[in-house]
Amino acid sequence: MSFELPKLNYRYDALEPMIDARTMEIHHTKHHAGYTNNLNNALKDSGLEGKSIEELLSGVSGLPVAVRNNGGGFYNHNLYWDVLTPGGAAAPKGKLLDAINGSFGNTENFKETFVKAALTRFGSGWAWLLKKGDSLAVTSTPNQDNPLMDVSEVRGVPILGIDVWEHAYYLNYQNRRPDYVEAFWKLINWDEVARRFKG
Ligand code: MN3
Repeated sequence: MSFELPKLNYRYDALEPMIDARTMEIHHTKHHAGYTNNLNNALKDSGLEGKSIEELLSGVSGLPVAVRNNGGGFYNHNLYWDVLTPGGAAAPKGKLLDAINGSFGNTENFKETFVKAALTRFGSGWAWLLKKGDSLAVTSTPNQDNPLMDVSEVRGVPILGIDVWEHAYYLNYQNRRPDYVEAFWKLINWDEVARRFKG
């Protein structure tokens, strides 16, 4: 049994002009496919086959670095494609909105916190909204780490994540990470984030 590259629920050009089709295609068929293949190779004959990705990541400090990097890359991109959608719901609502208000005061403060985490992550990595019990937190992680990992400073279940590796935006935005983050915000699938929040 091995991990499989998921199909996207939308076409590569569906997120234009915010995220261009060429970036999407390379990101999915080269980067995400690479993490998936390399994860499977790292797990071959390791005795770890059959474990879920969540199980692997939660004990990743004791595993080969290839599992940390590629297992993280596999999981993070699965989440990334799912929390994006062409024409997503305009804003969080319901219990998710209550939790955002409870943890950050209001949606504006939450956005500011999330955007800051994305912009201040030095080099390659991710910014996250994560669930810690009934409350929410924002953090960022380097490389392909994420808050499920036992090596992460802030731990919890990620429910929204933005890839701030340059491969996620460089063709269209070059060094303008803030413009990419603002574009990403317009594409968030809040229904999917709410689904993950309910767990
Ligand atoms: Mn990526």
